[in-house]
Amino acid sequence: MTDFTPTPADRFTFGLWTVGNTGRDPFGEPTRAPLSAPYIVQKLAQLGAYGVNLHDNDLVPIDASAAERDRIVADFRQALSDHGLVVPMATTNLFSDPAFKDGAFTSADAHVRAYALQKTMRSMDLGAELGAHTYVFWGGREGTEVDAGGKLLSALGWFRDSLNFLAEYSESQGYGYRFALEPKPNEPRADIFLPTVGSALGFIGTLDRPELFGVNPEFAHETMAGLNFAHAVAQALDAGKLFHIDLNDQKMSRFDQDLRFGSENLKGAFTLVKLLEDSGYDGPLHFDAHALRTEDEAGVWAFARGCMRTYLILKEKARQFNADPGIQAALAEYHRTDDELAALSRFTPENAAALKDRTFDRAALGGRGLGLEHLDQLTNDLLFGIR
Ligand code: GLT
Ligand code: MN
Ligand code: MN
Repeated sequence: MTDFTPTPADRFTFGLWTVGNTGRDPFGEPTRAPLSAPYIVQKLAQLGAYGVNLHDNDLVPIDASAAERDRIVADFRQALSDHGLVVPMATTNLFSDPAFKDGAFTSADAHVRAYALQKTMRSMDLGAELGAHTYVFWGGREGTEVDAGGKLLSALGWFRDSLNFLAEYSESQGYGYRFALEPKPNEPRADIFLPTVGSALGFIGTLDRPELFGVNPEFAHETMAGLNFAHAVAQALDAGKLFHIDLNDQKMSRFDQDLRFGSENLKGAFTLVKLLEDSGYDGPLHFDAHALRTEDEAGVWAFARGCMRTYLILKEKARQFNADPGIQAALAEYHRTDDELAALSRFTPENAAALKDRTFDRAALGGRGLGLEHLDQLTNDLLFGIR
């Protein structure tokens, strides 16, 4: 029995922007003081995290001189090596600066698009210097309010050209990045391009180097769209495209809440953890969430501990689920198999003919109870801790 205390072997990561969130929202000023990057590294290491991820400007202010940049990066690298944390993922802030108010790679202004490429290349240099192998593209401002602007088709073309350029840049520098597109349906734009995991997967197939691109699905983002996150993750896994994952929680169809993992939809969180663990996903488990605005610094670390603890408890629940004889019996009942029909369902002209001639008892198929009420209650009992 474990006490659910994480270790680096659990591969938990946080963004500098997550535990560093100061509680600012569109209606209110910060409620917490900023924390320095080296201090965040120290605290996360003490809590048992594996790594820390960042946007370029989480670490280096956008207007820093070259000398300031080098000093800040050196201090950060020192903290990483002092505390044994790694940087598995890096990304670019292409949403805060007013230059990106109408998008970065999909701005209708060629100057903005070119600046976005420049900023991203520099940020990729920084990520590579810190050892990152995954590079995330969250297109926060890549969208519209006014579709009369007429850029729907061109925007996708500009986006594609930019991603193709940046993949070539990575390869030419020998960075070996794998790129992960992070979909979101809206906020901060009224509509964001590539709004769901399915959209991103479809788009990847149109890129020059699709093998370098996958997705970074976020629990909150699919849930905002009214979708089932585990279904989206399953599709990404099925496509071999789950390059990274953003774990958090969210009440359906509301603004992006980035709640502590498992705090709102426990069963959805369980389904997700079981899916990730059963699938053998071995990438980082990144919490893209932040403490509530009501919290002080102690609340921030309680939040971070809670994210990891909930994941580990649900991982143990998934193990119990797979080992529980009653649950396994219910599953066996539900998954009716038939070797003869399985063989017949592999296409040959003979099998097709035989299948067409076969008689099925349609009424019996429709009348068969599947036992899902029973299975679901067993699952609840397991999660309640009484099995
Ligand atoms: C921003 C956003 C997240 C993205 C981050 C990566 S930044 O906080 O809300 O979902 O993952 O750019
Ligand atoms: Mn979010
Ligand atoms: Mn995210």
